[in-house]
Amino acid sequence: MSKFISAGEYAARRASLLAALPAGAVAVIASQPEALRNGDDNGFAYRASSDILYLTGFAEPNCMLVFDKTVAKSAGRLLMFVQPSEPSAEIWHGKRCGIDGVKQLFGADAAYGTKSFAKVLGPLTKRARSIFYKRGINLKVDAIMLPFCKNRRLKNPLDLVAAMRLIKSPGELQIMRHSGKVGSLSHKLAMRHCVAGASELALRGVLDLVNATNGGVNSYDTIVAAGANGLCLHYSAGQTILRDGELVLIDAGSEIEGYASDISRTFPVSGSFSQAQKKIYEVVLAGQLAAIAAIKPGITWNQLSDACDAELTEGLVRLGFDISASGLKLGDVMPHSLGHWLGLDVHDVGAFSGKMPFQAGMVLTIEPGVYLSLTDERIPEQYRGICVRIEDNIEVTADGAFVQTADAPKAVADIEHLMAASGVRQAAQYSLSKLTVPVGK
Ligand SMILES: [Mn+2]
Repeated sequence: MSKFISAGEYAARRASLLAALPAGAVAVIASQPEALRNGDDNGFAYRASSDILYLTGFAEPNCMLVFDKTVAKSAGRLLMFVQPSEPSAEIWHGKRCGIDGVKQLFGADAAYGTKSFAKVLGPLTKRARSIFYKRGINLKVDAIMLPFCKNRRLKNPLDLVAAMRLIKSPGELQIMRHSGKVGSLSHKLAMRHCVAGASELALRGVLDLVNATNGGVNSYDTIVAAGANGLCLHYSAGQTILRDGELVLIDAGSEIEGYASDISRTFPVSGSFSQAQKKIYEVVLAGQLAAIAAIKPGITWNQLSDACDAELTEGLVRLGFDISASGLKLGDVMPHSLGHWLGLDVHDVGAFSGKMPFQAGMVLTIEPGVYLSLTDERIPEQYRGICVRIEDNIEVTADGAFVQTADAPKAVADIEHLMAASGVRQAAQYSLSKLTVPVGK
């Protein structure tokens, strides 16, 4: 159960979805299946489907929500199909909420065991005038649903939920600010513990520790990229050893009550930027700050990208880059977009278009990056191999913007000051490099 979202708010969300469905409709939302990591019984930790979390707060696997508007003159009702209580399974996997539990705690008007799904949905889909179901999420549920839906045009219920999820409520913003704070703290601690000789994975451990001690988990696979490893945008932390003179790029976030933060920071392993690193870093930061400064209701993604691109282009040209029709394109050094929506999914749902005006309650990332190839001769030599990304999470407010991740330092002076002042980094007795066992020894 959420500490921030009341039972009444969940009920209001379900009422909105039911109101958006036409009379006579039935909408089915299935949880994604549990996934095996390897072997036949070693699974990944289960993370509930975001749409089910949004509509109920219910986090167990093997759940189907059915919104039934087939009953004349009724606003509609929610049927939940869940794993029933079963001591022999619960001894391994923990207590289940059960059929009565979801009626009491999660707002189901009626509840059944998952095994009853086909029996209940057969007649329900038959009398439904329209069916909202997204195929491909759970193949076992597809196998039951698709024969019921033969010759009928399926509509996507998740589009309706996505439109709701795009604008965050005060409760959701409260959780996201918290998730931004925990994520920021993890980056700050990584800076404090960063020492040459440690591996990328050791630094990931620092981020994990902050999450674990604050009730969070990683909101996605943590990126810790030493030096030119940052050229791979979704590089996963590995065995590479952090070296003095290089930068390290960390892209990592916390997930609290399902809500993600998504933060990138880039800093020097030694605690001091080289002249070349600092020059590229300052260009990226200027681009990021220009975009953030422009955020307010009514602004569009295209306008923010233009503001950032202008700074990046001007800054790189000043450093001697040939950004021109015959030389480098900005896209050659920044091959991704400026940002994305953020929420229950790290790349959150909701209509995404360059021209759509922002509204208060939207939450997004602003994350310009510059990634300079080791081998591209169009790049001035002293800058090759430098990779910088700076990413913050921003909510659109009634009259501007609020940065949820401001606790993670990003000004050059602030990073250098934090790293210089760190007692942990100074302490010869304790450092991650001493805890890191080099490969082959
Ligand atoms: Mn991101």
